[in-house]
Amino acid sequence: MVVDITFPIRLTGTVEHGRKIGSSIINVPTANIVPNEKIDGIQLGVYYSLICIDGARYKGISNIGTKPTVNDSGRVNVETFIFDFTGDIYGKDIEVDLLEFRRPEKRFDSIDELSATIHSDLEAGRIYEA
Ligand code: RBF
Ligand code: MG
Repeated sequence: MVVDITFPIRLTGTVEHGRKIGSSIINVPTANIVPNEKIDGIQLGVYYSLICIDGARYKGISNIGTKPTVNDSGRVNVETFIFDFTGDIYGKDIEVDLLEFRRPEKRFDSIDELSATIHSDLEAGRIYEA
């Protein structure tokens, strides 16, 4: 018998101001947190997720990674696009439950390829049965 004890992985943190590239260049606003939990063991990549904000649950899609296409600091970020959420989220304490791994993070040769891939992640996330 295979028992999956890996998921969900719960990450919590306060939403920080990012560099706003998500909302400007790629037009995908994300909530960035510096997680309170240790994330060393987590595979870098894109995950289907569920987000809790002020007691309400939202579907999301999260990237745990260094954003190698746009950034070479090597620092691991936890970034989440939240479905059907509008409003100011900065400074809020949120929970991000990673439900399932979708794909590894990748360095793209262009912002266009990154953007197209993120948009297909979003489409898959929208129909994912969380
Ligand atoms: N950045 C990458 O360099 N490679 C990726 O494969 C990648 N995948 C992402 C997937 C999702 C769903 C999201 C929300 C972000 C992803 N990013 C990735 C980060 C992206 O570069 C970042 O959101 C923008 O540059 C804004 O900081
Ligand atoms: Mg962001």
